[in-house]
Amino acid sequence: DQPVVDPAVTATADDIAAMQIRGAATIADAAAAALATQAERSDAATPAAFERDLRASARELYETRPTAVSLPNALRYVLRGTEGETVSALQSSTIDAAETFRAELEQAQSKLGEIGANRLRDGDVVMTHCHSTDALACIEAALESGTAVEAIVKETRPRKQGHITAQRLRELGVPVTLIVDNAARRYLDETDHVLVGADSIAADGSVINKIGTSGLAVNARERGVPVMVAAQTIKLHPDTMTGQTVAIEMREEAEVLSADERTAIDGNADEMPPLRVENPAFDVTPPRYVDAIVTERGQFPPESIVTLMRELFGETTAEPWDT
Ligand code: RUB
Repeated sequence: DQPVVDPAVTATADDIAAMQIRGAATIADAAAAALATQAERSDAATPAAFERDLRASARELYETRPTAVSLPNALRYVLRGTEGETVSALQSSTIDAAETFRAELEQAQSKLGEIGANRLRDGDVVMTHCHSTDALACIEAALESGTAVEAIVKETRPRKQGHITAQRLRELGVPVTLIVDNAARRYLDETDHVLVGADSIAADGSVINKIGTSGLAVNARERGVPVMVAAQTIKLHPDTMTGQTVAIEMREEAEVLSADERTAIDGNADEMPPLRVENPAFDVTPPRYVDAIVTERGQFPPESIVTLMRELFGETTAEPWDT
C-alpha cells in the first residue's frame, strides 16, 4: 500500500522548499500545522495505515530544506505525541500535540524576547542580518518596556531578507538604516549590538545562520561590538552531541546570477573555462565570536549550551519518523 499524503502537506512542503515559508521558527510552525492537517483529514482504515501516512508526511516535510533543525525537532515533537489504539484517538492526539507545539513555540519566542530585551539599553543601535523572528522578538520586547532602539539592517544577499526585517522594524516604529552587506564593517563603528537568529546551534556552541553571519561576527569582535544570538531551544541540534555536523544548504545559481547575467558573462563560453556559481545559504560562526545565546530558558555563553541541549533532548535521537 502506498502512503497517502494530504495535498495540504505537499503544498506546505513546496512552500518551504520555495521559501514562501521561511525562517527556522516559521518553518517549524508550518510543519506542525501540516501534520495536524494530515491527521485531521486522514481517512485511514487502520491505526497502522494512519501512522504510515503520518510518517510519510513528516518525511516529505523533512526533505524540503536541510539546515534548520527546528524542522525535524517539530516533526519529532508531534510524532512523539501521537498515541492511541484507534484511528480517531491517533487523530486527536496528533492534533493536540501539534497545537501544544505551536503554542509553546509562540510562548518561547515571547519569553526569549523579554530576556534578550534586557541586554538592550535606551538609544542603542542594533545591527541585524537576514530576517529572524526570534531576533525581532527581543527588539519588540525592548520597545514594549520603553527602551528605544535604532537599527542598521543588512540587505542580506542574495534573497534580501533584510527588506523583511526593515519593514517589520518600521512597523514597530524603529528608525532603520538599510545597508548593503559589504558596508557592515564600516557601520559597526556606530553599532552597539549585532543581533541575529539561528537555524541550528551545535553542541560546541557554533551558530548556524544565514550566510554572512560568520563574517559579520568576526568583524564585530574586531570592532568590540557584542554579538547576540536569539534562538529558541527548538534551534538546538541534538545530533551534534554525537558528532554529527549540520548540513549547509546549497541553493541554485539563479538566486545569484539571472539568466541574462549568465548569458552576458558567458559570452563565447566555448573558448573559456567553465564558470561555476556556488550559493551556500548558511554558514557556521564559531562560539568564540558569539557573546550570548538568548533562549527562552535564559541567556547562555555558547560554550555552555550543551548542558541545556542534554537536558532537553537527552543523549541520542532518531530520525523524526523513527521515534
Ligand atoms: C533564515 C535565517 C534566520 C533563521 C532564524 O534563513 O537564517 O536568521 O532562520 O529565524 P532563510 P527565526 O531565509 O533561508 O530561511 O528566528 O525566525 O527562526
